[in-house]
Amino acid sequence: MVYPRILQMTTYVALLVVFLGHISCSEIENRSVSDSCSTHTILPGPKGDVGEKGDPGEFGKQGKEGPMGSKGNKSQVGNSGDNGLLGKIGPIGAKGDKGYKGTPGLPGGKGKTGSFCDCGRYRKFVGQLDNNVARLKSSLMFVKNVIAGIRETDEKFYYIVKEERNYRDALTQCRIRGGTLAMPKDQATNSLISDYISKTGLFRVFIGINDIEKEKQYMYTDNTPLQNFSSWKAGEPNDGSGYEDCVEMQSTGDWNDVECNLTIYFMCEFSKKAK
Ligand SMILES: [Ca+2]
Ligand SMILES: [Ca+2]
Repeated sequence: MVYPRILQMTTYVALLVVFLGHISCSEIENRSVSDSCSTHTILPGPKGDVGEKGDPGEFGKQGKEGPMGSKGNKSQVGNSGDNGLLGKIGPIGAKGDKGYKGTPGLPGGKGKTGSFCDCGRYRKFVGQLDNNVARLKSSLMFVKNVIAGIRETDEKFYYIVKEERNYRDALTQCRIRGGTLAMPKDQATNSLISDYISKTGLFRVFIGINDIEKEKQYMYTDNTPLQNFSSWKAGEPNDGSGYEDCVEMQSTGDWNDVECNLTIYFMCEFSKKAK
């Protein structure tokens, strides 16, 4: 049965309280009679009334600096700024690719009626020009050959100087002009020179051959000996006076040894090659 058991436990509790109260009073016999020990009841009294509200406390100390807050949210887009200054002109860019071929243009208007091309006249005119040029060339050749007195081969010019000089002076005069006394080294050149002499109306001129250094050993003025060609007149060279060490060419093309002190006209030659 539950009920008798609860009653039994209550009885035990009451007896324990009385016993505890008796021990307590025996320990505090020296207290006044008005103390709680005037009764054996030690149960707490009723709860008091609510006290008055306390005065406000003083301001607390300043707290420590808190940790850095987290990054805030992105704000709204700001207003547009003012226009910037005009920038510098940039460098010239690379040449662009060639564009596509344009569309054909509109056909041009019809031309006026042409006249008949008298091409024959132009051809005739051009032909006359050619003839005139040829005549001019011929005239120049005439001037050179007749008036200026110059003959030429592929390699050299020849020029008769109509001044009477001995051999050494004649050679000097040719060299002053950039040449030397004429040196016929083949029949063609010899013929050209002799023809030049005869056409000029002369009989003889000095040419660049002598045996001054060694008798009977004839040399050209360029210090080369006579080789495979000579055009000695019959009986020459005879060294007739014993001092005939220089050579003249006669209008016939024949050579003759004469004295070097003889003063006659002379013929120079000039190379066409630049020195
Ligand atoms: Ca001689
Ligand atoms: Ca002679």
